[in-house]
Amino acid sequence: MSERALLAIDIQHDFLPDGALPAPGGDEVVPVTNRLVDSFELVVASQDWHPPNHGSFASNHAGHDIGEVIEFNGLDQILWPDHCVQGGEGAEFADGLDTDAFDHIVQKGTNPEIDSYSAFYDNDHRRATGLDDYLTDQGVEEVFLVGLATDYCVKFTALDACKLGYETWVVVDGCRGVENAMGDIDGAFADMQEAGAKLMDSGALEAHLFD
Ligand code: VGL
Ligand code: ZN
Repeated sequence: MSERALLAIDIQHDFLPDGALPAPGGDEVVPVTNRLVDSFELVVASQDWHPPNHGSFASNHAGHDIGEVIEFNGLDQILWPDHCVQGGEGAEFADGLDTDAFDHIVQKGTNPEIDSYSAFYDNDHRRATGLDDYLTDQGVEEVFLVGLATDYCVKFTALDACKLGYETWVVVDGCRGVENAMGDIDGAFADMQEAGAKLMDSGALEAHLFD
């Protein structure tokens, strides 16, 4: 039984600086993650995994542009560039990421009718991805998050983890954000803290784990 898990959120080509939906500096989370995986018995990765007709893509809404917010199936939806299309190069994990260390992979955003920023649930909490069940089965009570993007998938995964009762840590130097609007990344860290997540740098985390 493992009580701690590292959650590596969406460290995929399309969120890297030369990807379709870049988080500036996103490539810098790769070495941080690779260093941390050795300190965890359980490592879970999530993958944004959209079908080509996904409703979050501006290209699927004639007359609408990237960055616009529309109402889609009753929810506000930011329209994104096509990204992380199932089986495509953009959906692959970042080059050099130690994917051999992954014990479990959760794919999300597979339903074309709804987006899924959190690795636990889709955006309306209509459907669970199975991550909570998996972690519970493994005896996990404490999760440590790294990945992309701070202001979307890392944030909403952390908020759900807190709500689900996990002790939740966000490894600040292991995350990068999209920052569509200035202040989004700082705002995301503040929202996560307010929900009960704790922030830590990877160096301090390694010291803490080997205490
Ligand atoms: C993400 C926007 C759209 C993320 C995924 O992984 O943070 N952001 N899809
Ligand atoms: Zn997406």
